[in-house]
Amino acid sequence: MPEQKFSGLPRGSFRFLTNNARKKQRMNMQDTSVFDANSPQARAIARLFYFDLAISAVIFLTVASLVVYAVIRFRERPGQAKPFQDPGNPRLETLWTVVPALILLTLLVGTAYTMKIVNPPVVHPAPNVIVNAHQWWWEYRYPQSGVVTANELHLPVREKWLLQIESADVIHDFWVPNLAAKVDAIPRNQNYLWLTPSREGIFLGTCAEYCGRQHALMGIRVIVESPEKFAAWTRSQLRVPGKPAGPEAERGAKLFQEQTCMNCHAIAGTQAKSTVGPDLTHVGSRQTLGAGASPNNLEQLTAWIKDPQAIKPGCNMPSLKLTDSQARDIAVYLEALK
Ligand code: HEC
Ligand SMILES: [Cu+2]
Repeated sequence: MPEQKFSGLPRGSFRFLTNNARKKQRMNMQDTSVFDANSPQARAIARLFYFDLAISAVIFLTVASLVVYAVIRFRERPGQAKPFQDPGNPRLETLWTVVPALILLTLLVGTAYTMKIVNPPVVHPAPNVIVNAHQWWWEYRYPQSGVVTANELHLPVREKWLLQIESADVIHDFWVPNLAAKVDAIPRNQNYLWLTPSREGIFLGTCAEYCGRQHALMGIRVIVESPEKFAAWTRSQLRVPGKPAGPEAERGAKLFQEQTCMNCHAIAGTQAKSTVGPDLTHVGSRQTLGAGASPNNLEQLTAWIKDPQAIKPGCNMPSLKLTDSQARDIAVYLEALK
């Protein structure tokens, strides 16, 4: 990842758009303006938006000035006769039918052209990532390499990737405005999204279809890296974690197997194989917990394990009533899973 910028205002943005800059700083987020398009797909969408905006502006100015002109020029004056009642003017009527039709046609062509750039039809889908939305977190599977992770999507820069978007429960929506179009995640259905990030960095998105109580805390964090860094990340994610080091981690590993954690989570190389919750094999390598609900460090991880409901009320991980030291031991174990 490139040097991250945590202070000051991003290029070309306004303060009111970044008034939560301090929160972003805490959450280890990059300040990227929503106007900053960072892929050919996002740029095509932005171009279409400005094109449509320009056409709308011309129409608005024309109509508004004609209205103002008519109001002033033809206002009622004392002693004036009734104005001439025009029974109809075929030439004018043709004109104001044909011109709007041409304008609509232009908008249609622009939209169709953009759709073709943004999401060309997928004929033989061989997705690079399968995005599976859950209430309220994201699972990412990389079928070619076998990596499984959650909430933080790593992508190599300048490569055109195909994402397959689906859902495990209700309708969600995958949206990272800096990178691509919005795509619905629908149960028992596959949607596709092309994505070619044009620079390295962290890009944030969120679920964009109301999906229940923690919809607002269903963040997407896309980490775009150089091909070398991405390859290194892939290798590290495929590594099966070794034996826990130190007494705390050992106790934590044992607790993890004894408590109900196993019913919902997987950790490669252990008995834990469930996919109800996020895969925790490399949870220590993630920047945040609970799809952006909190930063990932030992304190926050301990707090999460002790009482996830306090951090993300209503989420599908119950509070398991562990003691402080049990939660801490598990956290030490998990935090070491890089
Ligand atoms: C009933 C199923 C269930 C059980 C039991 C459970 N979890 Fe979870 N866990 C989840 C779900 C679901 C999430 C995702 C919550 C969210 O972000 O909305 C989660 C999230 C997490 C996360 C955050 C992962 C991330 O990448 O954000 C950690 C860490 C975690 N669980 C650890 C544990 C530990 C340790 C235990 C045992 C003490 C445990 N879980 C027991 C379902 C469960
Ligand atoms: Cu949602």
